[in-house]
Amino acid sequence: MAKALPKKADFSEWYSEILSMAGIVDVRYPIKGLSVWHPFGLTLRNRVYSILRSLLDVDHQEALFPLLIPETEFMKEAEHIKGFEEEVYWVTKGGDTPLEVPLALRPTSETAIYPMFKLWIRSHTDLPLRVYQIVNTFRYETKHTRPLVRVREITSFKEAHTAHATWEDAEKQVHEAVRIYSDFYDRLAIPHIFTKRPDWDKFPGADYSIAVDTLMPDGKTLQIGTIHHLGTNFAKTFDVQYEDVNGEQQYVHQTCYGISERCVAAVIAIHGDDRGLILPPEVAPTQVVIVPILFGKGKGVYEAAKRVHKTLSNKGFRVVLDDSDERPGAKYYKWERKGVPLRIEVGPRDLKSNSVTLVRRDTFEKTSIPMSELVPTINQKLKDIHTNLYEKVKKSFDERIVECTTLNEVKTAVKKGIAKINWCGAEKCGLRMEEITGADVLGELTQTKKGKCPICEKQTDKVVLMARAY
Ligand code: A5A
Ligand code: MG
Ligand code: ZN
Repeated sequence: MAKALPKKADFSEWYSEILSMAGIVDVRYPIKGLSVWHPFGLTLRNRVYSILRSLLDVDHQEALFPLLIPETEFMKEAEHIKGFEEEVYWVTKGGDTPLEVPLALRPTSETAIYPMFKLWIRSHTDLPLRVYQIVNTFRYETKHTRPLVRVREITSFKEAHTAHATWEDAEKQVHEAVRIYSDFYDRLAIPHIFTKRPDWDKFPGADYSIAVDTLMPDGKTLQIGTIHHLGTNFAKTFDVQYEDVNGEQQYVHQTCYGISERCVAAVIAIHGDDRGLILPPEVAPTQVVIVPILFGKGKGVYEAAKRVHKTLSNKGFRVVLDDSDERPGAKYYKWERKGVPLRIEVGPRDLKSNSVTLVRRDTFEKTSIPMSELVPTINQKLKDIHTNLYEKVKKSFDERIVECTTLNEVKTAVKKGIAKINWCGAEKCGLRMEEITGADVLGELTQTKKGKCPICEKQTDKVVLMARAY
């Protein structure tokens, strides 16, 4: 008997079991914080990232920079070093020979990319410049590691880096990045919320940072991306200048924004149920599984199942015909666990009525579909599944964002989700709020509301989100 999946209500156990039971990653690799993508998991990951790519490819160019960064470059930007030095892995030897300049395994690539931007950018006609890469990065995380969520090798780090003529142009790019990330998470049916990070928690070297967070089933938030306005901080450090229309040298204004495999973790964690994964159809490695129900002389059934398979794969659906020797029940169980959005059962009765039985993974709704309507019905059901998944999780997300006026209310709200509360904007009040509630300040909303800071009681219209963050 196969091992049972823990209930989704025991989220932490459920999450680590489903990763192995559905074949996402194998965590047994013998280095802490590193794991192996299984082929199924990697296919899911690639589908997710192809959405991200398609959104970026509109006006970004994909590039690929080296993994190693010379210490001399890495150490140039003071804030950046302070933020990352504890997390950097160093390569110090080539064979037995000590390297003259130690090399950092990139924790992120500003210091690899911007010295090249200096060479690439000459004039205002080179701007805006928008590149991105999808690479692995390394961070020696000291907090508890968790597969896909906090890893020491980020295998799927999408980082975009842009350069602009003015601070305002860079800010427009920040807004554009917000739009791109919002579209991306919509496509994954992941509810999300953007906030401006408090100053003490912005990206090292940024003027300001915007974070996008989602809410996990256990009530903790997961930061699933960040967008940084870098101003001219790095441009000054790396001397990235352009000649403006008047022939004068000016520093470029930069942004960068990143997303990691946490986006895959969110898809797994937020949509799954007690039976396993539920994958949004656009990213499901298999969208439809066909299970022939064979009693005795089932030859006709098998032939019909093959015809269904052919029809659907010709139409471009990702479809599997499970003709293995397992019992139908065992097959259902297996494919449900892998999150396949639709199951088609073909049995003797379906054969007689020239129809098939369609079962939805999200609702388990079962319908009989005439063969003649198969393709349009599958198309429609896949769309319906996306919509239904999103509506369901969005409702639960919205319900768990609670307006608070006192820190006691915050303490209660963050047990299940996110608290919204006024805050004067002062760092010491923010830090005190964190201390009292044991929750984190995620950041400030653009939306305002009149009220009082719970610490200093000053009138303010700033509103922050607080939560227990992963
Ligand atoms: N260069 C910028 C984009 C940057 O590095 N920003 S960042 O440090 O905030 O990282 C971008 C995103 O990567 C974060 O929002 C988070 O979602 C993800 N991330 C950071 N550290 C991670 C880790 N150890 N494991 C998994 N994801 C991580
Ligand atoms: Mg960190
Ligand atoms: Zn205050």
